[in-house]
Amino acid sequence: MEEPPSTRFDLPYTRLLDEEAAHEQPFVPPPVLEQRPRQHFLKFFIVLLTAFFCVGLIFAFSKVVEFRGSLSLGKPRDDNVDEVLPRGVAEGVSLKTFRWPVWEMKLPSFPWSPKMLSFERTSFHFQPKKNWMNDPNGPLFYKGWYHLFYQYNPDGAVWGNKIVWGHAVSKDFLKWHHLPVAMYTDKWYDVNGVWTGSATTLPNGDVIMLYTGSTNESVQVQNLAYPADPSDPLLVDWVKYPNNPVLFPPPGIGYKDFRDPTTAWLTSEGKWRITIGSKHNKTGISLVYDTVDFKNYKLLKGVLHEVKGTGMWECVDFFPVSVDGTDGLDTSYMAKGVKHVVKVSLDDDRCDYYSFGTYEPRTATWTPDNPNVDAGIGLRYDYGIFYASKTFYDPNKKRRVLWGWIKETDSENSDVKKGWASVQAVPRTILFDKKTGNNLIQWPVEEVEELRSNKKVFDKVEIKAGSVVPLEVGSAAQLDIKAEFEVDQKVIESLNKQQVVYNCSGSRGAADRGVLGPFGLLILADNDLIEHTPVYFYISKGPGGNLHTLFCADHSRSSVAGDVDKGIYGSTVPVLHGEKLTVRILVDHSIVESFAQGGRTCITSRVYPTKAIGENAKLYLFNNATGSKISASVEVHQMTTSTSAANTRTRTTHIMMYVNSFPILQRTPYIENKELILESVVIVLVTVFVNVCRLAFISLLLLWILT
Ligand code: DQQ
Repeated sequence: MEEPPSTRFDLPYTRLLDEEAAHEQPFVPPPVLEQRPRQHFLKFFIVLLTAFFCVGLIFAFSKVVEFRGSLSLGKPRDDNVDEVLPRGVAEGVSLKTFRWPVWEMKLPSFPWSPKMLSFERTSFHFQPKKNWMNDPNGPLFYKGWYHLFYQYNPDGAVWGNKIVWGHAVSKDFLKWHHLPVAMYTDKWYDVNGVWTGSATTLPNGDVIMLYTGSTNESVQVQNLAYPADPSDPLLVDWVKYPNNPVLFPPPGIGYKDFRDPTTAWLTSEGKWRITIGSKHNKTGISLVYDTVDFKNYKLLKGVLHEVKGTGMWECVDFFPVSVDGTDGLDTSYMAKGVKHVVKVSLDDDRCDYYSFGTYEPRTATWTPDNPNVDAGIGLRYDYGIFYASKTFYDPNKKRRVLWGWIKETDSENSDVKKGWASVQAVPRTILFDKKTGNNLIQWPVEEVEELRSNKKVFDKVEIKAGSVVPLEVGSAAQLDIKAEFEVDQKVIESLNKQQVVYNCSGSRGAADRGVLGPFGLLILADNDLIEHTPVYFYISKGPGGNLHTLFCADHSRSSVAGDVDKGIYGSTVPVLHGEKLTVRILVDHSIVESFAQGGRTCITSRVYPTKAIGENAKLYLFNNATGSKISASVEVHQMTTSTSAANTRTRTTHIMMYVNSFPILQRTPYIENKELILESVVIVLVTVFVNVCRLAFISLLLLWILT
């Protein structure tokens, strides 16, 4: 019989030794083989999700550490000097926190609710998304973009020793794009702070930046930086000159008294000239240097200017203004019909002063037109909260634009709670006042008017002596107001001479009644007028029979909270014969910027209402004079929110504010540790909760798919 053909060698594989035997066994399907891929898949996902969960936890802890870091900036430092010196002064710059007797008296802080704190954030003023900001730095116009750099603490809502340059750009001063930090504290010569500086645009269009660095030994030096890629209109990346610093404090100058270089201007010899603020004992001075390449400098003999008793000059600004033209001038512009302005920010009182004078290029000196109103003792840009300002020439619209820092005047504790501090004032166009010949006029840049909507006009409203008149405008939290007041000429003429002329800050504010004042507007007022910020005029006659018109802003009733500034601010405002009294007021939540007589006298108010917020913020006319009725014509526009401002109301800020509103945190005046612990716990719990939910959801989804 023929053997069946062997399959042994026909098979495409090597038969297992026991295959035949196996074939003889009844077939038992491998029990788990079919489900193995699913199991692996599940295991893999569980591992993945656990990893995801762990990363979430690490992230939460890192947030806690970061938050702790920001709080610790508010603690007294370890060494004795820092314990006695307030923030900023210890590092060699002016006081950076608002100080009010209540802090010293350790009064309990007001129970700020998230709603109140949230209201404070502005809608058309420049603010970073979060954290601390101070001086505007190096503003310039480059390839179609307005650039604003600013002093910024990336780690928290208080000034710190790691101040960097924040950076944002805009095409119209309204919509801002926040860019990465331009310069960090990454070199020995600026490791304690990349401080204030200015931009210079060279004739070929190149930009150079000079700034003050606080070195590893807290010496103030000047450094050079330039754009890494000049073809980038956004100027995102900056290079620090490898041989920095380019300037050390010269002999005789304190190593902490040498800061804030200006924009350079050209001399007739083709050199560049800059000035840097300093002091000799109590005399504020401005040193002058010449350079051809911004790397090597020659200190010139003498000073640009000095004024006794004014102390350290910060953020000096020096620029020409046309006495007969309507355009702003480039910083290097020199011709007949030009006056030069010296602006100084006084470290001692933290106010910005300016003065007109004549610049003598040969000697590099400047002489004031009127020594009685010299720099630091005469005129101020703003009689409210406005400091460390800086101008730049905008070739785009042929104007000189002024930026100024509006600091907080509440407690540091509140700033930490809301997660941010400080705002920049609306940029202002500045021009010489041809009518008075004595002052600048400052006016919000025209772009701001694009935000106007819903105009309401109130024509010739009569306000009787001692009365208030509501203006129905809906919510009065975001407004552009223009008002004109007419006063009975006969009453003005019949005013008696007074030995002591009314003075805003020395008065009882809007409650101080005279024959012809105060009268004006009540801003951010609630329905019961418990909270309101009067912005007003007050006319009186001095001993010589001359009329004095005062323009004031009274913060004393701006908030029921005790832990905020309640000052009364203002000064005289020039009113020429035949002129009506006029005021423009920009209201933007906690900022009220007021411009009297076309911008001759300005007052920026920083106010913190608790009742007059949102829909409860109202607008009134008032006349608290005893001697006359007043007629007022008012035009009120609602202001829409600029896009960038809307974007900055972040979810994180809101969460942090809710966290901070726990009653336990409100009971003690300074609750740093409790706050820290509670917030740490809440952050971790929230993160754990979110991750557990995610895990559960994904697991359920997977189970559903696989079964
Ligand atoms: N702010 C900077 C200094 C400047 C001071 C430090 C003015 O360069 O003198 O943040 O506020």
